[in-house]
Amino acid sequence: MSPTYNERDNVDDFLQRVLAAVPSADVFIVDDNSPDGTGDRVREHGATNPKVHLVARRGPRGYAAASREGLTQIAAAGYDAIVTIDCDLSHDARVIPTMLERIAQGADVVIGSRYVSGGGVSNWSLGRRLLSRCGNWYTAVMLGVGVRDCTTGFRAYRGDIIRAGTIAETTSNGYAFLTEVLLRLRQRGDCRIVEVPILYENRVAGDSKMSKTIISESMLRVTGWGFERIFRRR
Ligand SMILES: Nc1nc2c(ncn2[C@@H]2O[C@H](COP(=O)(O)OP(=O)(O)OP(=O)(O)O)[C@@H](O)[C@H]2O)c(=O)[nH]1
Ligand SMILES: [Mg+2]
Repeated sequence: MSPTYNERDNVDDFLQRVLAAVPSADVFIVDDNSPDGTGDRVREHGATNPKVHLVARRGPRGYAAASREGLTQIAAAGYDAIVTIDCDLSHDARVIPTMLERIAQGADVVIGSRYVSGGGVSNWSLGRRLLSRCGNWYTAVMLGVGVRDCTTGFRAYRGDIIRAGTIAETTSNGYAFLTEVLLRLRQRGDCRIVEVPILYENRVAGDSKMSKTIISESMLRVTGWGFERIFRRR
């Protein structure tokens, strides 16, 4: 599953790469009525390839809202595992089979991680590297979820974990959603989360939707959840 907003210049290559990596998979694009026509392009693919599906959202757009709705709706169809992956070609689809293998071996969530041995980022400015590193360090200290990369959107989830409802109950708007999911799953206490290394490539086409508002929400929420955790322990 990939949430999309204005990814028309990436979606053809994206679908080709994902279908080459996992030919038996169904691919769902959860599009927020992108003005650049991403949804129309996906519909065109779907007309000739029954593996390609469009979930067309209306209503307020957002990475979190699209992910929540997409994951909930797709899991309800009964899939054993669902992979979330960005459409901007930053995530290497060739890692998907390894992720699915780890789910088959018993993991509930597999994180495509930049910050475990063998993982990394390419073409990122120093500022962006620092932001991601510091954000993950702060999240680790405040929340103690035991995951090195809490903010990566490249993940595999066991279908049952989504059907259990924890993800549908999250309330974040932006990428804070990714951290909130891990926090809520950890609070369940019985969730096996593992990390596999990925090499993150900076997007070439299209624009980033990362914004100051999204970064602030993330930091504020992590701080809030961290204090909740500290006071609850006392
Ligand atoms: N449906 C939906 N998808 C979104 C929205 N915002 C971002 N996305 C998608 O979420 C994925 C990640 O968004 P990006 O803008 O690449 O964010 P990022 O990867 O943190 O930022 P960069 O590293 O700069 O690319 C991409 O597939 C986007 O198209 C949104 O509001 N709605
Ligand atoms: Mg991106």
